[in-house]
Amino acid sequence: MRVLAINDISCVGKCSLTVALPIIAASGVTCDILPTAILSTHTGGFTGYTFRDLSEDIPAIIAHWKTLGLRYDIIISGYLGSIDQIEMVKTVKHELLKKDGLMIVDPVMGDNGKLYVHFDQPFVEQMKGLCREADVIVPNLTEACALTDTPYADGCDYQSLLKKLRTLCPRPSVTGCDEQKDGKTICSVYYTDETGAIKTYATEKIEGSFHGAGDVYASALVGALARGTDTDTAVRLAADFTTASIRQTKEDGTEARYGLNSESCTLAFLQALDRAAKGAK
Ligand code: PXL
Repeated sequence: MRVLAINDISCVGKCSLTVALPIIAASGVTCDILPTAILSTHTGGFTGYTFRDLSEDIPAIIAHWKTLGLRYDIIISGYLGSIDQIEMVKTVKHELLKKDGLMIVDPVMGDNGKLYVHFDQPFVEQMKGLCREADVIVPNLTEACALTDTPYADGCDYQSLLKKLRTLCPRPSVTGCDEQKDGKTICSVYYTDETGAIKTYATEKIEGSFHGAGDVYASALVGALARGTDTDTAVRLAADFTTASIRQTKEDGTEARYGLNSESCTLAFLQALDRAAKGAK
């Protein structure tokens, strides 16, 4: 099983590739990386960061990989620095994803009702096009609203949100919905191919906003799907791991902009994944 993670390297702040590579690789599959940019920190909550766009290198990297005959079972894309890079991801998909491979898009664009710096409406429009090429998309609520032209304030009518997202991609999974169910907070709302129904998964609500939570969730979801679990199991494992990581970060009292302290929660995630993956065989 060979996975390709396309994302930036934010050297400090625990998001993008510094989260995706360790989590996906620890899940027990090969994880190659295609860096889109190198930043001294991510852009959420820091000022004065460096940002080197790597777009120029990407065509030559792909050309080299083609000479090696590389093909991927799963490609996951995350933070993309420009509209050009959206087009490049489409090319990577067409040239390097196996015929029956899985394209997963994390349409990283914003959080808490706002687009991140460097993103605007033309980028959102192009991102809709990339989502149309995906089998699975994992937007947070802000990104789901942007992709469906839904005002953020109305966002948590997740039934209609998911229906709209499904016009872009067959298996959307939205994180960060805030609705209550059985005393817990719904953190994931998703469609699964297995039943075609809208499903929800709820965990304990932890107050606060934690940078990098979407990256931990997406990476764990990819790890679980790569190990052959079904969508329900992958969502449950990814959501539980993310929630445990958020709880740990809150307990540690580290600044939210430095990302989730998921390291000490990884073993429990991997053990649960191993049990689930063995059951899936
Ligand atoms: O976690 C999402 C993300 C990834 N990469 C960069 C970011 C952000 C969010 O702010 O700035 C560079």
